[in-house]
Amino acid sequence: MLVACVVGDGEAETGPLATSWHSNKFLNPVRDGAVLPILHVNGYKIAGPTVLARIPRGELVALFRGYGYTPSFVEGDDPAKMHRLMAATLDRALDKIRLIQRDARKNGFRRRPRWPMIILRSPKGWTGPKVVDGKPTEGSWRSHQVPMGDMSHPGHLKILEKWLKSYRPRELFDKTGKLRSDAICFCRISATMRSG
Ligand SMILES: Cc1ncc(C[n+]2csc(CCOP(=O)(O)OP(=O)(O)O)c2C)c(N)n1
Repeated sequence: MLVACVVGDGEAETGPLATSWHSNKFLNPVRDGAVLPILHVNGYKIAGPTVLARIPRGELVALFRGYGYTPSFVEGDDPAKMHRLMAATLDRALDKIRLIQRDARKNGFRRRPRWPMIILRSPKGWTGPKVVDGKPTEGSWRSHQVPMGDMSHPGHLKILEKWLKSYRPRELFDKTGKLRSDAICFCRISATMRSG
């Protein structure tokens, strides 16, 4: 089994998660599956800045190399470019995992491998409303959980409608509201959704 696990940068600061980067020390590439951690650095935990988004890039790379990974970056805010970049980076990471496992299964497990990981940098609330009530929302802590309240405000309802329609639900669901069989959905489970 291969698990691609997306970890928020806020979540990554919590004690249990911060220590769990070391779980790679317990993986046996001969008989175990693998985990591909994807650290999602969007800069904010609720209303506060995250440490991992504020340290220099060299320090971030050194930190994860120190944990035993080889980090690759996927960074940007253009969805089409980011999709291609993520696909190519995932392909490389999966090839590397397969190589590690094949080598260990053929030649034996002699030395702990350096597993790949991905550092994804994208704006907080990416593809959500860019501005609400004249205040920046996408790319800001304001996009956490509920980017705008007070739905009696007609302007807010319009923003919500435009935002949800931007995901083109007609291409994903049929007339009865069922997911179309040719639609593949990837769901990013955020800390908020997990707790909610
Ligand atoms: C155990 C626990 N402590 C605190 C919270 C409150 N909480 C909800 S979201 C959040 C911040 C999460 O930040 P991040 O992982 O960066 O999520 P993202 O910005 O991607 O939504 C916190 C602290 C929680 N849900 N669970």
